[in-house]
Amino acid sequence: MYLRFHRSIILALLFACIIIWLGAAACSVVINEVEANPAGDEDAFKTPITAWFELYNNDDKEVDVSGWSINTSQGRSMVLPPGAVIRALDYYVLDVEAKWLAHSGEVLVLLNATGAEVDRTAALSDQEDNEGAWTRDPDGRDTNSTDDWKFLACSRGF
Ligand SMILES: [Ca+2]
Ligand SMILES: [Ca+2]
Ligand SMILES: [Ca+2]
Repeated sequence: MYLRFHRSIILALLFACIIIWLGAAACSVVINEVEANPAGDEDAFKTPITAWFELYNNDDKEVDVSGWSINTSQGRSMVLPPGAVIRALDYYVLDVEAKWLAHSGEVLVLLNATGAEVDRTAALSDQEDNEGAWTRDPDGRDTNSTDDWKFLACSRGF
């Protein structure tokens, strides 16, 4: 009797561990593409140039990223707005002011709503002033290596 009870406790703990592990593994949103230097002169008068970055959800279910934040290597920070939800295997683009992202050596860090780091980019430099942007290739690739990143024709939102 006691042995059977003991065994069921162990099974319950094992089950709980698997659930926790699955929960942790589900945290799979990455910073997928960064356009720090859009075509055009950011300092020119009356040119509405915006920089942007794209998130990608590697998971097979949607992730609520409202209240998550993005920090830059220059100490800038923004909080993702209420209602920001990324569907499974989908993209989410955020526009920022021209020059909000550094053209040289920019590192973006994604934090979840509790402030824990979820992802960070390689150090990205873009002096090209064109439609090229740094992207994970293929989308969502994250081996914590600079090799995850390629400078390609921008694919905003896809
Ligand atoms: Ca560019
Ligand atoms: Ca530019
Ligand atoms: Ca893209």
